[in-house]
Amino acid sequence: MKSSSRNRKPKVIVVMPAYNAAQTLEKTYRDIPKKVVDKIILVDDVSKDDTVKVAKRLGLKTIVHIQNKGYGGNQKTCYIEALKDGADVVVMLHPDYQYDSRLIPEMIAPILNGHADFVLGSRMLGEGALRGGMPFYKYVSNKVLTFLENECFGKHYSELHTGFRAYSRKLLTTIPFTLNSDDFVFDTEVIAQVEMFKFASSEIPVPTRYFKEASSINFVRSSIYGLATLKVMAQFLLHKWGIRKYAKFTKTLPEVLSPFYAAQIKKGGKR
Ligand SMILES: Nc1nc2c(ncn2[C@@H]2O[C@H](COP(=O)(O)OP(=O)(O)OP(=O)(O)O)[C@@H](O)[C@H]2O)c(=O)[nH]1
Ligand SMILES: [Mg+2]
Repeated sequence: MKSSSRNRKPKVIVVMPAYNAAQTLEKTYRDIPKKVVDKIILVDDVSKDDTVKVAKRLGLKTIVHIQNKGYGGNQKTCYIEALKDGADVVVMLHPDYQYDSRLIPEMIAPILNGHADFVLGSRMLGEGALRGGMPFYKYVSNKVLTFLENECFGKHYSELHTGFRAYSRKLLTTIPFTLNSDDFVFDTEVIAQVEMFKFASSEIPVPTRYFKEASSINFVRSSIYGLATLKVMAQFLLHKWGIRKYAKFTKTLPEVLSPFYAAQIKKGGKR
C-alpha cells in the first residue's frame, strides 16, 4: 500500500451504519476478525430499539445522530469519523448480519496489496443469491441495473448493489461523498464517482443471507432506489459527454468540506 502508511501497519476501521440493529449487532460483531481490525465505529441513525445500548456494551465507538438522516446520511458520518480517526482502509459492514464479516481479510486484501482502492463483496459471485434467500424481484432488478451500469461505465461488475464494501483512504479523501444523497442511492453515487475519478476496483465472492431482521426494504422502496439509480447513470453520461457538469464528479472532498473537518481529516492522515 502506498501513501502515509508505508512505514507502519495500515489502520483498518470497520464502520457500521445502524438503524434498529439491536437484535443482530452482537452476532455481526462477534464474527468480525479482531486481529485485522483496529477499530469499529457504529453510527446510530436514531434507532427505535436498543442499538446504542448494545453498541456501547460491546465497546464500539458509538455516534448517535441528532435526527434520522437515512442510510446515505449515516454513511457520510461513518466515513468522516473513520478518516478523522486515521483509517487507511475502511470497511462498511451492515450491522444486520446480512454480510459475512468473517470475510473482512479478503475484502481488504486487494487494498492492502495496492491492487485496488475499492472492493465490493459480490453476492452474484457467491454460492447463489436466490438460494441464499434474495427475493426474486430483487434478484432480477439487481441483475438488470448492474447490466445497465456496466454498459454505462464500460465495466464487467457482477453486482453493484451490495452493501459490503471496502475503501482506501485515498479514495474516501478524494471523492466528494458528502455531496451525495442521504438515501439508499448514496451507494450508487459512490460507484459512479469511483468510475469518474478512475479508481481501481475489485470484487470478491460473498454468500447471500436473507432473513427477517436483515431486510427492511420493500418493493416500493426498492423501486424508488432503482429509478434513482437510473438517474445517477443519466447524470454520469451527461457529465462524461460534457453536456452538463455535476460537482459530485469534479470536486474533491477537501474542496467541499468545512475547513474544520478538512483539517481534522488531514490530521487523521498524519497519525
Ligand atoms: N440510516 C438509516 N439506515 C437504514 C434505514 N433503513 C435501513 N437502514 C440501514 O440500511 C441498511 C440496508 O437496509 P436493509 O433493510 O438491510 O436493506 P435490505 O432489504 O437488506 O436490502 P437488500 O440487501 O437490497 O435486499 C441496513 O444496514 C439498515 O440498518 C433508515 O431509514 N435509515
Ligand atoms: Mg439488510
